[in-house]
Amino acid sequence: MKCVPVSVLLAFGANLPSAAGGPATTIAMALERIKGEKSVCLTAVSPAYATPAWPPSEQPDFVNLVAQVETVLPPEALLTVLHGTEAAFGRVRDVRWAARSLDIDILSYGDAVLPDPVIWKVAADDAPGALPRAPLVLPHPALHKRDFVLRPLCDIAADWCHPVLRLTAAQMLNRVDHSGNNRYEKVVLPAL
Ligand code: PH2
Ligand code: MG
Ligand code: MG
Repeated sequence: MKCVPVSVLLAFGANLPSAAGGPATTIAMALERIKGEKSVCLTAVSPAYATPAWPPSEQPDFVNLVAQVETVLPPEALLTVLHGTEAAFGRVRDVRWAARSLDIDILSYGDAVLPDPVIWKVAADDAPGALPRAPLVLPHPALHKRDFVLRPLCDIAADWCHPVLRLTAAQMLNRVDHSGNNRYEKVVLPAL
């Protein structure tokens, strides 16, 4: 059986150093590692931005970017690969929204809406305790609310259309609340 590759959008974020170096170096090295994955083909990488932590806190700024890949892996298997990359750069999973050495989120997997449109809506409304366990929710339930995701996304896929909201990335960026988030600066990733 031949598998048709699916186009996937990924969000990278880091605001703590890893053993590899600072956040920009970690993200550059994580991209190299993903390039080496047999079942994943990296097709686009946005510029990187220094962004203030959300929710506002004393945490260091993040470095954020968005990448596009094609893969024949199903979503859960892709997530396992990405968690392996996070772990390779020292990611510890404990407190929600804690500072992290590397976070790689699947933003979208083709036009998939997972686990289903009703649960997607519950997750997007972020009702505390509404979901008994943490299923893989796609598109990422907060992507349309976060300018640290939407700005780099617009750099590589401004016309990408959200399969539930039916808005393009550019339209979502226009609608998002930018208050307190106007300190975006491009960051040059180190050449490896
Ligand atoms: N990631 C979070 C929480 N807050 N803030 C910024 N600026 N960038 C992120 O990537 C980020 C965040 C949870 O993953
Ligand atoms: Mg995240
Ligand atoms: Mg994550």
